[in-house]
Amino acid sequence: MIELFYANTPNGKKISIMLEEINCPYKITLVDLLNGEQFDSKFRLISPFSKIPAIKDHEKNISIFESGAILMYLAEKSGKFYNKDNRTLINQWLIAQVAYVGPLLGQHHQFHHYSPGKSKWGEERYYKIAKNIYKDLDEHLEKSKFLAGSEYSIADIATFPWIARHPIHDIGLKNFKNLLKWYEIISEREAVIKGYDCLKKGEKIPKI
Ligand SMILES: N[C@@H](CCC(=O)N[C@@H](CS)C(=O)NCC(=O)O)C(=O)O
Repeated sequence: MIELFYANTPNGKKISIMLEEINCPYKITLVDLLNGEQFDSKFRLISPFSKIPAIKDHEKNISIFESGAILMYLAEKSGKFYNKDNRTLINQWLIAQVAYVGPLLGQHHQFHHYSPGKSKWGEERYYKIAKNIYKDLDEHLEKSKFLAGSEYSIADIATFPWIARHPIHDIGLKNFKNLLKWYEIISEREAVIKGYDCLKKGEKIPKI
């Protein structure tokens, strides 16, 4: 049994989607970020930067923080979505997501969606970066069905929930046809639909 310390954010959804994809039994422990539960001293023992997601593998008595590390752990545990012969490429796209795509789109969420009007500089800077991320992913996906080649991998699982915030990005996903095709293919996967709605509240993956 895996315990997933979760809040309903793209980083949280990466792990619920992965757990569904590998058909692994899990239970969700909600961490209320708005009420500061991430700073609870007990939670900080497993997540020292006070961030979700984190997991506890009760069978092995270990805990892991950082979404990329969790995805690698679950992929190794299940033998899925992390093809040994393609790990260098998968690692590259996975790390690009955790170090660049996620954090920078996250800044775009803050300046453009959650706090518009606070900083014109911030809004313009992160809008431009977000648009470049769409463009660069789109260019790459013209040559490659999935991010790390022809097979769906943990790099796609990490990136998908961020692109699923496209309605608040205002970049126009429909204009990036390769990225859109990738998004639509992944959106149709049964495990992705289930993992996206892991709180069972009827949450749907945003369409175009
Ligand atoms: N690099 C981390 C980022 C995790 C992260 O930023 N989590 C956010 C929610 S999406 C969080 O817990 N924020 C709480 C806070 O900053 O106080 C990962 O990929 O797991």
